[in-house]
Amino acid sequence: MRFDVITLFPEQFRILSGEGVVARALGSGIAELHLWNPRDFALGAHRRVDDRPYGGGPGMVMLFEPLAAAIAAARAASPGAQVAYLSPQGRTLDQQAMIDFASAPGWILLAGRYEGIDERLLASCIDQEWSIGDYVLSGGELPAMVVMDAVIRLLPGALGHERSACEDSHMNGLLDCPHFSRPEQIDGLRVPEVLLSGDHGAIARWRRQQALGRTWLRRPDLLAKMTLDNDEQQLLQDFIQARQAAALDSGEIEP
Ligand code: 4HQ
Repeated sequence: MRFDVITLFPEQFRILSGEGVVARALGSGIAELHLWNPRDFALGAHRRVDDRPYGGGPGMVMLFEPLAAAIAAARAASPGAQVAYLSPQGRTLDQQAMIDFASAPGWILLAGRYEGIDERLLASCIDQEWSIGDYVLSGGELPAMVVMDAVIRLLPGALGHERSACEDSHMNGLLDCPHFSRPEQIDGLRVPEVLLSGDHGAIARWRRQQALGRTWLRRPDLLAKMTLDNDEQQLLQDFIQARQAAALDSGEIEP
């Protein structure tokens, strides 16, 4: 998968080549990163990439021309790629969006600065607008890196162990189950007995039940979007019952 990023701060992306899953994917050719600086496409001795907003007000706006030229150059270098602008006005990203991103031939990610880009770019050069969440950052570089990280780890060969990408939180619409490693006991807190049993069927059922139960407790909005089969409904009922029994037992609620 080829990523082309348009940014005034290409140096920031060096962090991706340092260490970890993304760095290895870039190093092995599973993913490619090409950086384009709009300043290199700015005309005139001053190489202006921003100017004051019409109508007045604080901050600067990224100029149409240098960005349009940078996008055109990236499009020519990456046939079939989609152009995505990262901004709080975009649709909020989720795991399904990242899965969809992973099946495109390439992405041109526009990382904006200042108050954002000239609105006319959205009409003429940009295919999609995406947000990483409802908060305001100082630039689109981190959002572009968030997209790259989430997409690259889905690419075949990126994780080394192919099962784990599909077992992650959100891959099945649910939160992840709890994880434990050695030692068996820490400050009186024991690893759940079933995980020590060696019974792989029971372990898989327990994990499924924990994922369902935690999603029910913490993210009922996710559960509402799913249809549970009979088995899963039973697992969740048992989780809820066990929780109520434990609350009664501890005197937390009245009988
Ligand atoms: N910004 N999700 C403003 C974001 C953002 C977000 C990027 C700040 C674009 C112009 N991007 N610039 N949240 O806050 O994607």
